[in-house]
Amino acid sequence: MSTEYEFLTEKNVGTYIASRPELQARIDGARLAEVREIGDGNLNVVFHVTDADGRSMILKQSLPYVRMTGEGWPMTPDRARREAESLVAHGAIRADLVVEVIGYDHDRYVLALEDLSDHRVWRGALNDGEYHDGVAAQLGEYVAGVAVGTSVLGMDRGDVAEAMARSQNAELCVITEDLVFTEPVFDIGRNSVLPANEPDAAALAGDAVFASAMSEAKWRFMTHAEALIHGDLHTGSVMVRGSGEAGDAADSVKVFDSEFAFYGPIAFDLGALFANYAFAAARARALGEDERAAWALGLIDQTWQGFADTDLALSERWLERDLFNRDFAERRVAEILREAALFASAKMARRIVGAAKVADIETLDPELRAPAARAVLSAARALAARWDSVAGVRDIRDTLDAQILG
Ligand code: SR1
Ligand code: MG
Repeated sequence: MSTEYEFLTEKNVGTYIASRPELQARIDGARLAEVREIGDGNLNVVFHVTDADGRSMILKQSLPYVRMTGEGWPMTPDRARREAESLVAHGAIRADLVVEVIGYDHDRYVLALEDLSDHRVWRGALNDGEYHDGVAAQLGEYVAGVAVGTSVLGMDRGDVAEAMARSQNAELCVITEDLVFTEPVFDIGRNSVLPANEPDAAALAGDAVFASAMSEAKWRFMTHAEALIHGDLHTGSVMVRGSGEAGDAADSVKVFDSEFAFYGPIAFDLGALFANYAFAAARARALGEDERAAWALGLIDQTWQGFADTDLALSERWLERDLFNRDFAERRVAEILREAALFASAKMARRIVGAAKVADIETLDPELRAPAARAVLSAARALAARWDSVAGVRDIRDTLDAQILG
């Protein structure tokens, strides 16, 4: 794979579009009115492009390194293909919940996507105090669709084997294995916390129960090839549209940014969502918005219910024609919940002590940030201590309520 390819710039993007018929059919590269670089993620460059007729699209290009750190951290640009292919696979299952892929360029690692400028990133909306009812439940449905639709539950056995081979994503999985599971316990120099949180980070790193849980989580992440998971399903990987007022449902929800996709444990996506709801709750609590903090933790129940109901309903079709019966399906769902608690613990800890953080906590003033970070770390440790005995979503809620709502 070549790492010598031309990067998109505000200047050359028009010529690039004009050279790609599938893009030129949707926007006129020769008559661009506006080009803006809007990337705010850790890895890629992203352009928002509008032509003279007001037609627009998003072009996302992978660089051969991690944008967050620069050329010192090389990274395969082929990650853009994993994103393109997983978005297409997920869109085939739930087109209503996944951003549309307009095209993918294998030579320059450019992914063209529908413009969702009338949406906003859910994390930003949450941080601004918006609600967007129904998003959490729909994300649970999306995860269930993927759990069944890309696994042996919903696909031909041979097709699953081929999909697994195509979706190997070792380099990005290693990022997750290092940043999410290993480094919260063993700092290799990338971790950081506020001085006030240094004792909390040290307590986390010295917690043998947490370390043991992280070894279990990492093993499962590396070996449980269940379905083509999103792989980075935080609230920054979801766009929402709607008034955002309390009581108003979002009128559109779109998942994007799935470059970490691979055949992995489906609970990893659920755990990521649960952890991000915990960040939203810790932020609200820090700001003295206790009712909102409780609401944010309630999103866990909504995502879980959306997942469990849909997963069991989708599995019904498959139960009829195979050995696996309803008892098995229910046992599987119960195990996914336990595992989601385990992964949520990892995800909570990594965003507080690890290299890649979240705006929910980082944009708080330091005197509010330190206690919020401490509460999230306490919640991570409490979940790590009991994930294996979680018997219902209530157990997860009780644990997080106690640590975050106080
Ligand atoms: C170097 S990439 C850091 C993080 O950004 C992505 O959103 C993933 O969560 C990854 O761990
Ligand atoms: Mg991302």
